[in-house]
Amino acid sequence: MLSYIKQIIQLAKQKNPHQPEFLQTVKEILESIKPVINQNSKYFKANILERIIEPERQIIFRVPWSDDKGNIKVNRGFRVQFNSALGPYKGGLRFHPSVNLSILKFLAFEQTFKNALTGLPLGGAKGGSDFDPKGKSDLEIMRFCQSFMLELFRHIGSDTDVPAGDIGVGGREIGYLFGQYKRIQNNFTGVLTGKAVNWGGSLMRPEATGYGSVYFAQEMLKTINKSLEQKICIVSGSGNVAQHTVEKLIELGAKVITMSDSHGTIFDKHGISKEKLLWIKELKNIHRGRIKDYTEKFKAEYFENKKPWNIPCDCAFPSATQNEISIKDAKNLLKNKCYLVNEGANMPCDSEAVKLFLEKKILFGPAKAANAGGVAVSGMEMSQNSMRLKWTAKEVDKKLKEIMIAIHKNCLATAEQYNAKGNLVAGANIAGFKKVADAMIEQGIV
Ligand code: NDP
Ligand code: 2IT
Repeated sequence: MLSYIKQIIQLAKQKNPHQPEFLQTVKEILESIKPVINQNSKYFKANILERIIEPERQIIFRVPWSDDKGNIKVNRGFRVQFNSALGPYKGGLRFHPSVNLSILKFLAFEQTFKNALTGLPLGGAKGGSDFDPKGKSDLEIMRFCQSFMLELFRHIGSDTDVPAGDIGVGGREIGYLFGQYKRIQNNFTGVLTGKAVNWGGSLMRPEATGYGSVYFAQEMLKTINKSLEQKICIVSGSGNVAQHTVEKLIELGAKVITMSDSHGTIFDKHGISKEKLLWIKELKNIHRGRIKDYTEKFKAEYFENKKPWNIPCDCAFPSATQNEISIKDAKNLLKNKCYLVNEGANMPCDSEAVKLFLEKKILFGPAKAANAGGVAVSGMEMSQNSMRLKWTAKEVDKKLKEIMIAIHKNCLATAEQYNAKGNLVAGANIAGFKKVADAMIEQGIV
């Protein structure tokens, strides 16, 4: 007879045949929690695995809008409310042409366990649209966001489901979405996080994912008595997570030599300085330009349509998107003596790459632990909104750091407890799973 885990993986394949990203994460998580399932018959008796891989609710809706020329467009909107065992559904919204149900189910499933690791009362969700924000005017973005919210509003609420940003959704989009929600509901409430600080946002939320990722890397390095000082770091992406990862790395004395976008990679052998990063922030966040433009302003090489993974480094911070590090890239990194890979993005390393990193026992920070700082500060934004209070940047940063240290400690200890010493993938998956699964059992068959 097949083991319980294998049966459920097979069932997931049968039920979700065209969802490769979702199946990738289901397989990765279920396979790594084997020791817990084998030691505790309660999970089998409650059929927790079959229940936990099924989203509680999936909403798909039409989003009609008109462009500046008056052409009528239609996109598909989604919200996957995956699990509410630990708190209101929580997770970002992604606007990118690649968005589909498979990608959002993978993200929402991951989010469920990530949120559990933060220690805050948050369930797991993800949503978004196949809308492409590139090349759109501010007014087009606003009309799209308003139409998107005209349906989403009935499914969310500050105690029900609290969306935030992700790829293609930053401060500007959260502003338009919030304005529309408030107008429809006549209710000023903490229904979204990532708001501007003047109207309910938390200080440090924009920085949180990148800073948190670097705090996590620091903790990993401490276990081998190293620090980030003077380490050569390569970072992919140039959006929210990448920018703040680079910012913190520079502050801690590391030398960052790459950033990228979906068109290519810049390689600055002199290192990206604080001033150069400021310029990149303006390029990306205000002018919405291409990373290639960096080479017109500063001395650097540009590799069209290339990722940074063949450039020698000590530490790599994939911070763009899923499956951006293949087995070939992983081999390149190892060949070049990279000894730390920290997942700032969600599932940036494919399954084979993760397997190789674990086999070679380099320091590997899995996404649901390494990038949990963003949602952790979102949780703090919810607390501040409920209390009608505002914490200082210093207070939030201190709490963020404590949470990242606690997540690292928990993942290490859990891995060790289940005979997987040093394997933070197993540690994160087991610790996150136990918390969610135990809450589900305690709440009955719901
Ligand atoms: P942004 O939209 O701010 O930036 C995304 C960056 O990644 C851009 O440089 C973008 O390039 C690049 N990128 C996006 N898609 C692709 C692709 N298919 N191939 C190559 N490059 C791509 O998003 P974030 O920085 O917020 O998100 C980055 C990652 O971090 C995502 O995986 C997200 O899920 C994850 N994450 C984000 C959190 C947050 O708080 N924002 C929290 C935790 C995780 P281009 O501009 O050319 O599209
Ligand atoms: O992947 C993620 O953790 C996010 N995009 C942030 C989610 C949030 O609710 O802040």
